[in-house]
Amino acid sequence: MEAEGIVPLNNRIFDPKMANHSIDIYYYHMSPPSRATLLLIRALGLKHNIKIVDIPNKGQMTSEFLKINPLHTIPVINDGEFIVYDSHVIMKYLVNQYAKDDSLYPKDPKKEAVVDQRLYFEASYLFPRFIAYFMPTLFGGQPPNEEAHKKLEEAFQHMDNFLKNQNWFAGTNMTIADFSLFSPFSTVVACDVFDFTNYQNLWQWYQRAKSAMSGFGYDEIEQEGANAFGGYYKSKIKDLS
Ligand SMILES: N[C@@H](CCC(=O)N[C@@H](CS)C(=O)NCC(=O)O)C(=O)O
Repeated sequence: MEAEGIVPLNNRIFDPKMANHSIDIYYYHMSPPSRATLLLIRALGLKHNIKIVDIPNKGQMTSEFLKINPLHTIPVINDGEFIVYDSHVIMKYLVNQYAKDDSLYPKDPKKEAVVDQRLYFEASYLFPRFIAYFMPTLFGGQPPNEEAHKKLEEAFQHMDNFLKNQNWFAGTNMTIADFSLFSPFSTVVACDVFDFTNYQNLWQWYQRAKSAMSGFGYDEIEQEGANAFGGYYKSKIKDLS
């Protein structure tokens, strides 16, 4: 097992598959799944180009982008004309295709199922609750909703339980489940609207993950984007008062 917080670069930098091309990632800094994907790309040491999609100005609705992803969401990657969308699917693909081993997404069926469970938890439970709480205030000028706050906090309770007796979401080492859950969580932290005192497993994981991600661009990717989101949210709250 790796020492706590120390996660080696998991790459095959000299893999001939990467020799002649870079991966395009369609990205916006305030988007948690975009940041999770970019952090993973950095952790894998993959050559990449960042293509900004200006979500607040509806950049995802242009005919050019809709040809790439008819579902008009980011992140999307284009890996030598192979286009993948949905951050969870992208992360699985990148590890399967380029990682030097399967530690970030295990091939053992039981271990893989645990990682998938956490990924689907992010996709179908945490992120929809995140959207339901923050979006009406950010884009609809509505005050924060108490019921939505409670629903999002239920997700944190589950996350805290997942981390009972283990350092990472799927066991003893970091996996793509940690990348996926890290970006929405750090965004929530930047908004300053929840108290995590009662979720110590979760809070300690967050500190551990920050330290591990510092080697993959934590400051300029995750902290910058989460703070931008948090600042925007706080400005909307101020407008309401
Ligand atoms: N499950 C998707 C969620 C992607 C998503 O909803 N992205 C947002 C930005 S955080 C987006 O592109 N929204 C624009 C839209 O839906 O039109 C993933 O993980 O990639």
